Amino acid sequence: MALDGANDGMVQLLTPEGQLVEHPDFSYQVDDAEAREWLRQMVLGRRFDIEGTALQRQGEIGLWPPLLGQEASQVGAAAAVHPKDMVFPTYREHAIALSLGVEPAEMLSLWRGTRVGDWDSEVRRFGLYTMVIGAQTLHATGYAMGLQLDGMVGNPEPDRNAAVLAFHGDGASSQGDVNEAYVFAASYSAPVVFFCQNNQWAISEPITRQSKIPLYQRARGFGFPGIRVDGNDVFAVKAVTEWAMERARQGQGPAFIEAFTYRMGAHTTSDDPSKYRLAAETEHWKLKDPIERVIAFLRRRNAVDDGFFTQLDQEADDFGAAVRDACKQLTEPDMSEIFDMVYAEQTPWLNQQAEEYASYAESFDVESGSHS
Ligand SMILES: Cc1ncc(C[n+]2csc(CCOP(=O)(O)OP(=O)(O)O)c2C)c(N)n1
Ligand SMILES: [Mg+2]
Repeated sequence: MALDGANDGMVQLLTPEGQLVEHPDFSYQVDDAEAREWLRQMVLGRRFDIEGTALQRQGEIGLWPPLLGQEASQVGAAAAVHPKDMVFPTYREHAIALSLGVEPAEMLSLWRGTRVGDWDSEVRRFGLYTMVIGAQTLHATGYAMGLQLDGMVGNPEPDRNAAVLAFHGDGASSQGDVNEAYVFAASYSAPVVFFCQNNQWAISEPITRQSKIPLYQRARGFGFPGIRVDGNDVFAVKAVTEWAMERARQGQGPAFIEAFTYRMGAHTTSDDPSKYRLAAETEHWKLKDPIERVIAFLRRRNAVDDGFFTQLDQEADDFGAAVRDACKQLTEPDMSEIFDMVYAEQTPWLNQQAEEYASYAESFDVESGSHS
């Protein structure tokens, strides 16, 4: 498939009205059961996100970065991840986390401050969240080079191969780390797919200030294909990500996906987007809602009935209640534990710090809370 930076079209397979459209390079082989499952994952992802924002407002967690509007980018991308692949997220990929089996409590503990990242990345195939913008793209590229060294790329048996899916934002594309990752990935033909969720904003900076050309066109300058996909179209995101991951697994090197989407909510719960963007813009994007178009598609095909939606609403309500319960059950950690989690093996230097901390803690009168 001859796709590169010269390809100007945005790949879309499902219109906002829920109609399938033809594309010369990509297609969605309609499978109603699969479409229903992706709809379910998007609905649960959105519900998780709404609960996260509410939990922050109630003081149960310290911060939450909403994914509202980006459900199709995330669920579509997750659907293209195979068991041996590895995903490196930023800090907003909650729907992918759920799709890959991360438990809500494991995710919420980070934002409640009771743990620093609680899921097993090797088991989930999903790295820990990275708050340092773009740093994970270097980790991802290094991991991809490791897959090459381990002989897990380009084997004739597809099951032996693996690739890496590295997420970053539009704003992160201005970061040095990210550009260095692109260079390394290209130079070593590393099996890594850079998945940029262009949600149009980097906190209050619009994409128009970050880049003078469409982001996907930059990839060509680094020496690998770039492609723009409708990030609110779960079918197109799945098809494009599948293509990019498969060519990486086969040893054809990196690719860049620009998922064109929109951050419907605030950057985080500490942000107020009404200070820097017009309501009309958000209203415009509401018409491109990723969930509504799949509902329209399934309804049009008579592939769902009212019972399906009643059941899905109930599942989302039950899930929401479970998320709230799980969060409230996360208890304060024992501070002494933090010294056990720095390295795989303890060092004399850490032991010394742990002892100093223990004697400092003992100097408090725990009953009255006063210092002796
Ligand atoms: C190295 C670094 N610089 C700055 C920040 C502060 N910061 C946090 S999020 C953000 C914007 C990121 O925007 P984008 O990459 O578009 O991702 P989005 O939040 O839109 O998903 C910035 C500048 C940071 N966390 N790390
Ligand atoms: Mg952004």
